[in-house]
Amino acid sequence: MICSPDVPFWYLAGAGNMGTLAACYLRAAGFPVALPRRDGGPPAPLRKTLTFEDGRAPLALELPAAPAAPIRHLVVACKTPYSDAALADLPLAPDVTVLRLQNGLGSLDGRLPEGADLIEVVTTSAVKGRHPSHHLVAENQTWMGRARGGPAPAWFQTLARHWPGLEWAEPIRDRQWRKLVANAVINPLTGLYDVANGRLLEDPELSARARRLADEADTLLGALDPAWPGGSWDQVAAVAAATAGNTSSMRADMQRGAGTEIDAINGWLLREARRLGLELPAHREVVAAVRGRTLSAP
Ligand code: KPL
Repeated sequence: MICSPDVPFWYLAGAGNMGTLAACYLRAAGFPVALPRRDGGPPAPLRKTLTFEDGRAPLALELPAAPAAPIRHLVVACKTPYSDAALADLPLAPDVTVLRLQNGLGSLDGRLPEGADLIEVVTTSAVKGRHPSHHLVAENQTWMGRARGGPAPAWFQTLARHWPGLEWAEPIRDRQWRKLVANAVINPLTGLYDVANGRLLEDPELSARARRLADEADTLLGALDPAWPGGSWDQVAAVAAATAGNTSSMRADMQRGAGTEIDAINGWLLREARRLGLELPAHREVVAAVRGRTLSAP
């Protein structure tokens, strides 16, 4: 297998829906992709299929388990509560490139070498399913950008030719903040009320709660950057309308009794608010409610 800065060897941490999508397109671009083999881990490759809504032929993916020599290129696509476990004992090179395909912000802070090149991935695509069958429900735009800013690496152009809707974003921050607010409003409310995303626009109580969360997020983001344009409620409402029939990822996690991404989503907003001495009562309430799986009447 050819390996050069233009043909990187990618390891994948988190072979769920988003990890499978990334692995399929990295492989389509001609890059090797493997799972880091841990002591005692299964040597057999993981086999998966990705199917499409638009009639494209399904993609078959075989992910070998390769010994993790110093890892120079890593995709982190596990759910945020499992980041520590996914990175535990991985021999990361001091200048490892990491593609972070996760909801929320800050989930890898303090977990990567100082010299790591963290590339944030923001996608509006949706993949559903469970190992080994994954289905691309909606293929929309995906942006990648360096957390510290900067131009696209050499391999990016090759990948963008094989990943529909993929663009480089410099800076990536505003796209991350937009996605963060959509997740901070839609995910906890749909999880707590156990409803599809579109219900947020139909139920007056839910709409009022959603608006309050969006407005509080704008207050914080405006305090972090006075140039933040606000208008989050309109953006969130557009996402809820476009995904009206969907089960949000947090609702799905709560239905399965799995860990949620609340700490990386609303928790990030609360941590930033505390740093600035701001109060976000609606976010504090949903964080407590998701952790305790309850929500009292407004
Ligand atoms: O990203 C999502 C999620 O469920 O995590 C949204 C945008 C809310 C779509 O369901």
